[in-house]
Amino acid sequence: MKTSRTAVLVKPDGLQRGLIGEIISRFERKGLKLVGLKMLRMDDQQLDQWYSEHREKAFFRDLKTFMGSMPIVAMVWEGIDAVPVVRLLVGTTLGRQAEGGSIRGDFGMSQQMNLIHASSSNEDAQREIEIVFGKDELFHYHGVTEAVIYAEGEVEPSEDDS
Ligand code: FUP
Repeated sequence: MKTSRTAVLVKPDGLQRGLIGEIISRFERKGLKLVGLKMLRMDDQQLDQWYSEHREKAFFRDLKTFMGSMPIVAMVWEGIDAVPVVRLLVGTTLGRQAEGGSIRGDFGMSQQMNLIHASSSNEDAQREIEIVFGKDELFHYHGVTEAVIYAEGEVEPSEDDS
């Protein structure tokens, strides 16, 4: 199977709660490969693009204000089925209802302050990655632990790996 990529943001509340390391660690331990990482403060235009599907929603303004209020940490993770795998580790939107063992389930109580964003489809992932990352900020490399994370032949080698 081919690997794919997904975008993750650790939101202002995740940064303030000191959860950057914990979150990165969970994805690393799962066996996902980190291929992009940066800290930034999202500007108005980036937030409009990022949350375009929520433009008409009542919570849109508050969400934008919150997300633009402080720096965030953006990441791109790669693996087989990266989008659904990361969504499982993140948990459902409302922290109070999120499954124990998930990031929101273990650390969150809120709907807006839900610590983390994860792409919900491959199309969204591609769109979101392009909002935050330039091509030269994303990496292709061979993960040496891949041989014990996947069975032989489970991952199609990528021409970009080196
Ligand atoms: P998710 O995909 O789990 O991040 O959640 P959604 O796409 O449904 O929502 C996007 C963001 O809007 C969530 F991170 C939280 C926020 N939100 C609110 O602030 N209020 C709401 O009523 C619903 C969502």
